[in-house]
Amino acid sequence: MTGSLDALAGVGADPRRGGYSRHGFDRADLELREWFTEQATRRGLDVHTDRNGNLWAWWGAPGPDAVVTGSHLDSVPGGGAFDGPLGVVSALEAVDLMRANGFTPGRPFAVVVFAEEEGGRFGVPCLGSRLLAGTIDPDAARRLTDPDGVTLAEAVAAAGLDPARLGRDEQALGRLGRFVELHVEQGKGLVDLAAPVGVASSILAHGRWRFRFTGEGNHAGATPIGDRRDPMLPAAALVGAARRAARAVDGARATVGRLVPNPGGSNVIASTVDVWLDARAADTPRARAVVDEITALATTAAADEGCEVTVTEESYGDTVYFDPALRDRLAGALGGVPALPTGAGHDAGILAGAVPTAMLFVRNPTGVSHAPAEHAEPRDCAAGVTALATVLTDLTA
Ligand code: HGY
Ligand code: MN
Ligand code: MN
Ligand code: MN
Repeated sequence: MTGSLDALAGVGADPRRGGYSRHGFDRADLELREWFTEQATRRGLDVHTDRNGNLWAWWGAPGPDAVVTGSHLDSVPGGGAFDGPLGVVSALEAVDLMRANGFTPGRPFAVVVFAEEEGGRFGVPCLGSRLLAGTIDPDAARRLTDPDGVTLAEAVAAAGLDPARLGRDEQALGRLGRFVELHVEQGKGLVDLAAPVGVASSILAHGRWRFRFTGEGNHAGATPIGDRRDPMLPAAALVGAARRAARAVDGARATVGRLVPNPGGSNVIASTVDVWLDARAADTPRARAVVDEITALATTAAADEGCEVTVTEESYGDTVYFDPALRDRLAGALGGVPALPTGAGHDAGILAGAVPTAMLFVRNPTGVSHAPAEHAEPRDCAAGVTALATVLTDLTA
């Protein structure tokens, strides 16, 4: 079992984790997909890429009412080694363990790798699963652009897919009976519960908004303060407003992780500043209240500085409650592991709208994620593989 955990270290510790590496359809991502294809083929799984760039590795013939497990291999800039890869490697390990126990699934079974889960390249999280489920407009998706101005249509064409076929995949959805995703926990719930493995109960409502502040580009030295229309001022005000607005709503989170001045010279007053807001809360009314509060303040701050502001909602998803029957079936099969909520989004959260879906979490002793400190102990990773094999055996017997 440690073989693939070492492989996880290789996959997850991909040195190109800064910048835009390990994102949908880019070179590093394609190399990781080749790694998965080789690992799955070595196990006798039949691998194919669906119209949206998601990878499917079938154990036996594809068919209706399939049990599917998997996760993603892409990452955030500077992400940890476990977010995504742990679910993919554990799925491959679970196949090995089921086989070692002499088990062969009694129904169609597949391991899936979803494309662009982090939305790190094209700005929409869970892009591959949203396209599959038909919860994003395919024309809007084709027009998404990466920081270099490459459109999704161009990127998928370069990866050998037909951009015109992006969108809801009736065949793949028709085959999907149940989906189970194993993921490293992003938080310390299992640490507090002193449990190596748990099942997910819900995911916070979550959206991503892009604010563009437009002022007047000018010289840092030659422009008197009173003559400026500096978009950096309302951008800075937004960052503070995000913290205050989230603090005022129980359980809400608001984050500015990315702020891009244009042109970005240290002796240049910016012409525009783009600010991305990530906001989450227990339900949509609270999430919207946080974003409305921030938007109102940003609009006032822009007017005070003689700047314009535009706001674009790049993605939004309501609170996800996982299928209680499937959740409880997994917990029962595992002898009663705890159920816990998560503030992190997942492909399972997208599929939960289409088929009975569940998640297994593996303890993360630091609780930290989307950073190099993200961690899971080998013994907890092994417990996760055993748990995944157990529930998959139960579901496919
Ligand atoms: O942002 C998230 O919650 C997930 O990691 N995509
Ligand atoms: Mn993530
Ligand atoms: Mn993830
Ligand atoms: Mn000069």
